Amino acid sequence: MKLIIGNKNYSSWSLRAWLAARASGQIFEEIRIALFIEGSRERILQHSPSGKVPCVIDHGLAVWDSLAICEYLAEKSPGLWPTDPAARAVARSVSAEMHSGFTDLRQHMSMNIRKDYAGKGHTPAVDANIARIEAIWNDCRARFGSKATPGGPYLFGAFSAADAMYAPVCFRFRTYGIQPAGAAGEYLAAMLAHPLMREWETAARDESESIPAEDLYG
Ligand SMILES: N[C@@H](CCC(=O)N[C@@H](CS)C(=O)NCC(=O)O)C(=O)O
Repeated sequence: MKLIIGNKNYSSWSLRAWLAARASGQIFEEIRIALFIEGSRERILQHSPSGKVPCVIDHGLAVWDSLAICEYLAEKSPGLWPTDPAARAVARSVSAEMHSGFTDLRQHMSMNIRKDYAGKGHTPAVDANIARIEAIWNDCRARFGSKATPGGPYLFGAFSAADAMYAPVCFRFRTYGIQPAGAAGEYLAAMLAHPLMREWETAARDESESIPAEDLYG
């Protein structure tokens, strides 16, 4: 299996698929394509019919779009979604909500692991996105996380595809200096300390490319 991703500093959708792939335990070859430079689009299109990353290629089968990749990986490694049906349904709901929403946060607080943009990017709509994310984290931890088997500090106890979907928000919250109180804050700290998040962060810091249009605040 191959996983095609973009720059680790910037590509939030790539991070989601990469975390799900690593958490699934599947062996895969990682192909990183630096985005928005000459030839990027052609290189991506050699693998991904949408012209976007992430994309998985499994024995010639292309699976693209982060949530579809999570579902594909979960069919091979069922532990990627919570085992309890109610928890699994809510995990899919919050993942779909992330996949289809939070456009103001994405626009004004794009993922940029190497930067410190504390205090930047706030608008009323961004703050509403942040409040909704904190509510989701608090709700998942209270209803499912603390009671789950197997347990753990993540949204549904053990690390799941839902955590992969919210992982870029965790890096964004750190970059933009957002510090949730209570269970949401504890969840954020656990995510930032996760070994796979740290591995991705180290690789992001080691990248040499920058994308000026994504360095929103200098
Ligand atoms: N809905 C897609 C979004 C994929 C996406 O927008 N990927 C960006 C990188 S984060 C991309 O490939 N950009 C390159 C381009 O548009 O040329 C998903 O969930 O995977």
